[in-house]
Amino acid sequence: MKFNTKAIHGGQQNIDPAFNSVMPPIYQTTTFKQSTPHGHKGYEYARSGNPTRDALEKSMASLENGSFGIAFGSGLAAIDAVLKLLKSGDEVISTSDLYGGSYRLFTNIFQNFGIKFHFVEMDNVKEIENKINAKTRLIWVETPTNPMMSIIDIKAVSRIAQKNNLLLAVDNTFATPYLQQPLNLGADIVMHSATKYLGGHSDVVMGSLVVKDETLANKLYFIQNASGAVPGPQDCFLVLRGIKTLHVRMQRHCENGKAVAMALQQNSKVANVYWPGFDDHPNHLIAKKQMSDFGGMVSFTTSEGTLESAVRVVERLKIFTLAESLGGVESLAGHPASMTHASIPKEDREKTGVVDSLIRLSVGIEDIEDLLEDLEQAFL
Ligand code: P1T
Repeated sequence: MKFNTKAIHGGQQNIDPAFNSVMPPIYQTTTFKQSTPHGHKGYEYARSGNPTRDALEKSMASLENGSFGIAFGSGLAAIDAVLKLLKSGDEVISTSDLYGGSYRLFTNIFQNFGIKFHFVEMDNVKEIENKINAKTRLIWVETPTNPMMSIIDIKAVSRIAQKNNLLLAVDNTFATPYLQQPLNLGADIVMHSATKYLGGHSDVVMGSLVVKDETLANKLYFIQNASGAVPGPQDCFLVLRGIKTLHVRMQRHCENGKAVAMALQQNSKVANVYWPGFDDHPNHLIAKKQMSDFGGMVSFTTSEGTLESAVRVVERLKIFTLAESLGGVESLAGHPASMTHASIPKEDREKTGVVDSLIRLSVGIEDIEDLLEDLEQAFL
């Protein structure tokens, strides 16, 4: 099955044996009747499993070309589950530019449990090898990175992970499986904030993991049930519905993202534009190799280079909504330094490029003329 067909039908065979409904029923129940202890039809208690969640997990696994999908109540809950594979004393190597909430989870929660994190610029994969020691267990890659749009060579990192017997997890939130499939490039775990492009309509918070290996899947299912950060059936239904149009939405996100990036590059009030589709983007060749297009996320700095100039622009936007999050049908603008990445110390975030004059756009699927006009007027 090819990707667009998978988005609609992947893992959706026989989802409603009772009535053959085309979409899975929303099983709004916490528990399932048993005829004798453990005499049930596959489901006992809704934290452990629910047919609507199952349908979504199978769809996610199919999209990422994996074997097992594991859904969580948020993207961060999915990351939390991956880290719970580790124990005190273990070490993790992570991309230095990454979602502020992931950084906060690593440094403010898991560091307190004795796990050590090294943040490195992975565009140079040698930097990873320098940090590997006997305690290293996991490499955490976000690509494209949030918000600087660096691209990490997943295949090259996976060679290092395999050589050193480390787990490789890739946060595929920005690219989506439509543009990039990390498991095919050697990753062990692919993670999503399904809140973003998978859901696609800014109406649900959810996370997911997909893996190929059954032993690893069983460990993650155990954590999903034992820690209990599961999504509800209504939310699973919404994400499944979102996934069915992922491919058509992503096409338009990519087209509009490109047009916005090009227009910003021509704008004299803009200093730098970060979008991996530019020939002179430092990781453009890797992006071309591992992604089928460049996505709908674009970041830029104002030429004035001040906090005030960035705030002025985001406040003046009319169609782009100033808001956290990304990946929905509507265009959003964010100010990473004070919003999504505020939990990263100023000195650390500025090292990765998250300066006060940086603005991040999640380019939606509206008419491009309206989006370009909106950006133009915001700079006047
Ligand atoms: O918000 P949640 O569903 O828990 O997902 C966390 C997360 C994980 N990984 C990446 C790359 C993300 O961008 C996010 C969430 N990001 C935002 C809310 C944001 O505006 O960047």
